[in-house]
Amino acid sequence: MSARRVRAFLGLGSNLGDRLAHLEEAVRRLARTEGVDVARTSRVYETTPVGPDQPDFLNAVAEVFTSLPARDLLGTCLAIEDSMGRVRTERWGPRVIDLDLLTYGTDEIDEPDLIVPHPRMHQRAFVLVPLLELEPHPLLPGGRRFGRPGPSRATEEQVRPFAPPLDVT
Ligand code: X6L
Ligand code: MG
Ligand code: MG
Repeated sequence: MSARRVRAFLGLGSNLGDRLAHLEEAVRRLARTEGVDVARTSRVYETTPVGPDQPDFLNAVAEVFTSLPARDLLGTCLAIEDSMGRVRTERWGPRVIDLDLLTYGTDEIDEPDLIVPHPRMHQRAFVLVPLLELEPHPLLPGGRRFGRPGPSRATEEQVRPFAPPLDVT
């Protein structure tokens, strides 16, 4: 029996408490999940908040291979967020951990609570910069693929290398 194994990219973010420890813990929990293998992560970046003013984030992207359907992979992400004590107060507010499903193979999914590729990923340097480290031509919303203009000076100021890739073992 060879289950379909799909390559997916997950966006990780934290801007409360020990941010790096939260990213590390999230990767450990993903790696322990049945049907999810974490292959590698990007470097960790410190990033200026986009949207409401709040503390700086640490962001990274993880490459996973999974036998789970996209909906279950999303459910896994939300369960890990909950289990790590994420509290949802104001929309777009600070959070101990955020796990976003960015892409799931080449699937394009458009359901009310599951849109893949992530509809705003190509507009967010805190997602694109780490993602491009792992995949130079990622699938974007609308079935297009990114073709690389290097990060601008403005991007470099908002997305700053902070730590090496996370341990995936
Ligand atoms: C106007 C209104 C312009 C809202 C932008 C942008 C809202 C991004 C939410 C927006 C708007 C978001 C992170 C973040 C957030 C993160 C960094 C979001 C959700 N999450 N900033 N802001 N990293 N650097 O992970 O992405 S809130
Ligand atoms: Mg997010
Ligand atoms: Mg999220």
